[in-house]
Amino acid sequence: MKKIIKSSLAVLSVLVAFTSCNNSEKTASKSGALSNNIAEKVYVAPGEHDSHYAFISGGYSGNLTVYGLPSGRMFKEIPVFSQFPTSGYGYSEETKPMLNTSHGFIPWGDSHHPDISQTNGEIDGRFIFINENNTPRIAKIDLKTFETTEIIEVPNSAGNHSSSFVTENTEYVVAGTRFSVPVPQRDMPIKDYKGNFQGALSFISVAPETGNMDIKFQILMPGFNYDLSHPGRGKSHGWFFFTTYNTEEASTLLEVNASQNDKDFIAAVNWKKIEEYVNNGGGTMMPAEYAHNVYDEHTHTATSTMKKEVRVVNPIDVPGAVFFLPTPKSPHGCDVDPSGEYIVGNGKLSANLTVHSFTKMLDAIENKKFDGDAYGIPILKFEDVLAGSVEQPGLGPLHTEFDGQGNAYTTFFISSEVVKWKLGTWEVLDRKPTYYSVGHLTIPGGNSGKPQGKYMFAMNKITKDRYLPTGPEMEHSAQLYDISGDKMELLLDFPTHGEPHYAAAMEANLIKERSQKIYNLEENKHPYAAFTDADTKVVRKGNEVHIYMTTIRSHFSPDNIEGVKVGDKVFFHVTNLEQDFDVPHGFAVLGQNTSELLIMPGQTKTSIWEPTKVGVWPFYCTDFCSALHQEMQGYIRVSPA
Ligand code: CUK
Ligand code: CUA
Repeated sequence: MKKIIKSSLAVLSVLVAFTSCNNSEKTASKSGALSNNIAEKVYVAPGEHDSHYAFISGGYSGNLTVYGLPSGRMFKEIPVFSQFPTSGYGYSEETKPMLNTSHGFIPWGDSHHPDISQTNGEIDGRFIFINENNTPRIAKIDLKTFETTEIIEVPNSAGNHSSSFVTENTEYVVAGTRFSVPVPQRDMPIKDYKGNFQGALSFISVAPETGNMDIKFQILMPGFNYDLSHPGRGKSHGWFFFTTYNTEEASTLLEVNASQNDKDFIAAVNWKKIEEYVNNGGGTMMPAEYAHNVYDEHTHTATSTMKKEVRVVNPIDVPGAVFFLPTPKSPHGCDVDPSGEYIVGNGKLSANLTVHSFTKMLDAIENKKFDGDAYGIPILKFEDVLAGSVEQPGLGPLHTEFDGQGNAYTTFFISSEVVKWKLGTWEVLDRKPTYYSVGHLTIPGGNSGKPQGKYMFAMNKITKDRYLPTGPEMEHSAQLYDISGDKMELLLDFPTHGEPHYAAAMEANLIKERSQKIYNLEENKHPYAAFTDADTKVVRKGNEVHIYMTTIRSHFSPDNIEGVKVGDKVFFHVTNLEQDFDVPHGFAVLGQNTSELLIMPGQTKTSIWEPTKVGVWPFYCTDFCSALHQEMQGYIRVSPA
């Protein structure tokens, strides 16, 4: 058995090498996508708007980037888990608390999967959630302001990969652990992993109006790796599905260890049942430290609270709530079709694609047709839950999305292609190469009950020769396809920033309507705001100097500051008095070792400067704001201590 696995892996690696160089030769001179009207299909004339937003994960940049489709133009990088000097996010006093964790202040993150909030199974464009993989956290971005407004840490989790996917009314944003770990964390031999480590699946409730997040409960599962997840919808609303690998519970994942089992599992979780159990007082409160950081839109300031306990649920205490569906060969992606009937498991090392049937799953559960259990969790029989399989579709399946027309689109990392196939008949309808080695793909709304299936884009791990060379490091590459016809048509390559694991996309109108233009100055409740030049002042408290500043085209007030000494801690609280759309001012002082600020109209932002040298030091506006931008300057005098 082990031998067979080893040799099939060898075949796969040969194929990787083969497809990669084969593709690069083929495409060095031509695009592979040639019809005369392609340029028109992606051309957005100057001054016109794209029809869709795409929110693409920034991977190890820790951020989220905003693109337009079909043009592939990048509009914005939204700082989420990483400090961002461009706007002072994570540097300004107001935003630093956003990056607090139980491990201290962490200035970066690794973001993977954005998901847009939904109402009745349709994406509603209110919020977007994204996970941080390394120090487990979930962030919420308000699509009114395109700002990160909340981050919650996920305790008992490690490698927050199976996240952040929302249920069909955004009741929950769900986070599953990739690594199982000792729960609670403690000093123990790593070799004693099996039977001792556990995997936490976290259900984070989202308040209907405010969107405020709170960890409602965590399910403590057997010590597998929980890779990806997907909510049920429609008929399967109330369930959540998680792929697992390493069901061998090996502490080292050298291939032979992790691939011993012919089948791993998809864990099916009836969260409604567990919610009811918890609402009736079920589960236990367990000590756990985790940060909850909330940004207030009126004070423009974040506060960080350290939580002390979390509710945990042992799945065997809730009979009928959790089941295992055997799924071949280390399934990675786990995707549910728009009707909620089909659960697609993409076995990374499998020669076919396994599709489970929700209806058959319910039947098997009702008839108690189990094939043993794992730690008390019933295992269903593979044949009893199988809806069908797509045979020989490609190599290395990772992720699947749907167009709402009964078709599914799956990415194949090793054979570097997207394959379109039909739900129900399981026949392959079309395949198109990607350049190269595709990970996720996104169809606008493709993660909801109502996909907006005109476009699909593939996010590729390897870029090679697609763009002008930029040294050994190239940005990753996305490729846009028109999927409105029978055959997919490659329209456009565009570079992405960081590693674009996954993206969420939708038609632009809903977001455009809600997008806020300015912060109303009257609603600014920042404690250090100054609303007129008369409010500006310099206030000393011990060695702290608080400067209440205003900025408006084209001056700072005050602009000559004296009375500061070496060793002081100087707080510049800068309020931008502008009430015109898109007129920020910047602020920076020579030798400043924190960051510049970028203050949007109506906002107050604070930066700290601890001068180390006597002198008269200039400050200025860093954002070109008017013909008199170069006049926006001032001096601060630093005297001996
Ligand atoms: S992914 Cu995170 S390793 Cu397939 Cu969602 Cu890229
Ligand atoms: Cu204000 Cu430049």
